[in-house]
This record gives sequence, structure tokens and C-alpha cells, in this order.
Amino acid sequence: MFILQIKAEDRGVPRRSATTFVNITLSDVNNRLPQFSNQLYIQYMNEDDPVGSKVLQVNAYDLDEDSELRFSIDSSSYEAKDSFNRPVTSTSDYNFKNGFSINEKSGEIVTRLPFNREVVAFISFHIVVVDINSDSSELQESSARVKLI
Ligand SMILES: [Ca+2]
Ligand SMILES: [Ca+2]
Repeated sequence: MFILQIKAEDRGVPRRSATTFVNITLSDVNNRLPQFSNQLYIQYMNEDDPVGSKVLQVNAYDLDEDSELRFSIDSSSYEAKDSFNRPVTSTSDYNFKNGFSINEKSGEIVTRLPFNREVVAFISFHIVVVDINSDSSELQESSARVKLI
């Protein structure tokens, strides 16, 4: 908020003047991209954790006053490797592409399947944050990488 002082003066002799104050509130335009607090999140996984266990809490911020952030996992971005560093594809043995979910409002990532160490030693995927209150037609979106070891 700004406070503006306005002074009015007449041309008489002697001059007379009056002063008043006006409050000016600048409304914030939603024009900034949300950002994750980290570009890379690395988390060690425990095979014994039951389905629904919390894997990781991610955070993002957006400088606009009325920002409203939504988190998601980019399901096309999954990569997995076995303990010999060979690429693994998502199969019926361990369909890791369905293995995790993120709470769209809180950014909490949980397991949807038991983490299967016999199949994968390492999984990574992109997470995405979108500000759904953007004032422009451009999508306000950023991403970060999650690595689960
Ligand atoms: Ca702004
Ligand atoms: Ca924004």
C-alpha cells in the first residue's frame, strides 16, 4: 500500500492550502511462475514400507498474492534402473509408473505399490507445479526431478 499526500493550493494572497492523504492499494497481477524449493529431490526408499507410506514432501512457492498451486507427477517422465544400472521398463512385475502418487494440494508423495528392490534399484520422475490462478493465458508451470534410491 502507498500513502499519497495531496496538497491543494489557491492563487489568493496569502495563498491558502489544504492537504489530504490518499491510500492507494496496488493489486497484484498474477504473473510469476511457481518454483519448487529444490530442483532435485533425492530420497532413500525402504522396501518394507507399506503402501501409502510417505515418500517425500515437496514444496513450491509463487510470489503472487493469489497464487494457487497444484502438484502432479509427469507420468511420461519415469526412468528406472536395476542394480546393474540397466534400464528397467514398467511391467506387471512391478508397474512402477503407477507406483507413486502426489497430493495435488500438499505436495506429499506416497507409495501406491510396494517398492520392489528386486526389480529396480533406482527410479526417477518429474514433478510439476502449476499456478491455476494465472492472470495470463500462458501456463504458469515449473518442474523438478525426484530420484528414489
Ligand atoms: Ca505478481
Ligand atoms: Ca503465479
